[in-house]
Amino acid sequence: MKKALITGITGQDGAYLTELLLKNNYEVHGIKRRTSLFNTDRIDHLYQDPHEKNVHLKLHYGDLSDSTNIIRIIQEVQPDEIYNLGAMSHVQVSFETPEYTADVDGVGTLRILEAVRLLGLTEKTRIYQASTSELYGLVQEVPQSEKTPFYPRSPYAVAKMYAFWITVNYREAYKMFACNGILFNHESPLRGETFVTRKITRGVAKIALGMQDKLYMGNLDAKRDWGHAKDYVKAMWLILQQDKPEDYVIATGITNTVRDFIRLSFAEVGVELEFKGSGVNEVGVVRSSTHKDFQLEAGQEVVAIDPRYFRPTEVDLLIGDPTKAQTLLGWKPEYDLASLVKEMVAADVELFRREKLLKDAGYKVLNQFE
Ligand code: NDP
Ligand code: GDR
Repeated sequence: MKKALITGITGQDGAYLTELLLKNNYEVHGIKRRTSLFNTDRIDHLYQDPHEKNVHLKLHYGDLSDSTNIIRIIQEVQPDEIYNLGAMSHVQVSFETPEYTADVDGVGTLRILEAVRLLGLTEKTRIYQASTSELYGLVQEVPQSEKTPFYPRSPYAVAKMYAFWITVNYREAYKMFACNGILFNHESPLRGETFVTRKITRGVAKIALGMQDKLYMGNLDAKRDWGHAKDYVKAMWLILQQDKPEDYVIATGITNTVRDFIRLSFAEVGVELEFKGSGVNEVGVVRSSTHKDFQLEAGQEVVAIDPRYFRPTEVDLLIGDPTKAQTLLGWKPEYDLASLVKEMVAADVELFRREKLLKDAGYKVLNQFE
């Protein structure tokens, strides 16, 4: 039985990857941070009581900023594969916490590579590094491939650029099987609530259910190549199953604006949206509302701009060229944007329908201070 170690196991990708590896008969070890509230919601359905026999999922406390625990855990687990998914992954937040982001997203990767080297595991342990399309930053060429030069545009992307090259360097210097997956944006119902797609699908669900009036957004013109996280974790696994360690772009090859994503999401609840005005004065207005369960008024303003969501430097256009992954890995996504949006909106409508039902029935969120 192969052993895998996942940093960032409590995040969106960590959850889907854990599911996939357990299905593929791996023993999965995950590093989770100590937090004052539980942070394992996304993997609770996979959790096994450590007192049971044949436990295939084991969690270890740790942090990418602490090399002592990384060395200890890798020594204890002796993994065949490490997936380094742990990161401060929010681009806008990285402008607020640049030093921490550099430490965790940049030097954290070095800590993993160096631990494997120090422990004499360079021939045994294969390493996947979660690299990102944010490395391309300022547009140099489209579509972006493994050969496109990098021009990072945020402290997050600069930290990930260090992680990218230190992974390449350890591969070349020590013959390690260490690879970068340059993944374009991928989303799902498990996506963190403050990333743009999930913020939109949550907002649309709440507006449709009458629990919120308006969605306040940043730059609607930004273009992203959006895929489904479920498809993308398959690519991570495939990258480590090859004969040679290499870097791969993982993308759909199709790009859309944030405005398009909003329009598609409202369409899922029967609302046709019309955008009026421009710049900070742009608004999204209901043109028609036809769903039997969700009645919005024509003319209702449901989207507005709040400049606080603008970034000091923006990445305007991402569109990936996945030819190498298609050819060498045989990777092909199963989801398109329409099916992704459908799944995300349906999941958030279900989530908030339950919350509303409880509220309407008189249940309140328990507050021990009352
Ligand atoms: P999430 O933000 O959902 O998950 C990040 C994970 O990293 C969480 O488990 C988080 O723990 C953990 N983490 C954060 N800080 C630390 C730390 N100091 N030490 C250890 N673990 C830490 O991200 P995704 O799942 O979306 O992304 C996975 C990886 O892929 C990230 O590295 C991201 O930068 C990268 N990436 C993501 C893309 C995307 O579109 N989703 C595209 C390209 C790259 P906790 O739950 O406690 O917060
Ligand atoms: P990104 O994702 O920065 O591409 O990084 P995010 O969803 O945060 O933003 C995408 C684009 O939408 C614009 N935008 C807004 N973004 C947020 N979060 N909130 C808003 O209200 C809003 N309005 C407009 C942004 O300006 C941006 O252009 C994600 C992360 O998962 C990274 O970890 C990963 O590396 C990259 O994707 C690939």
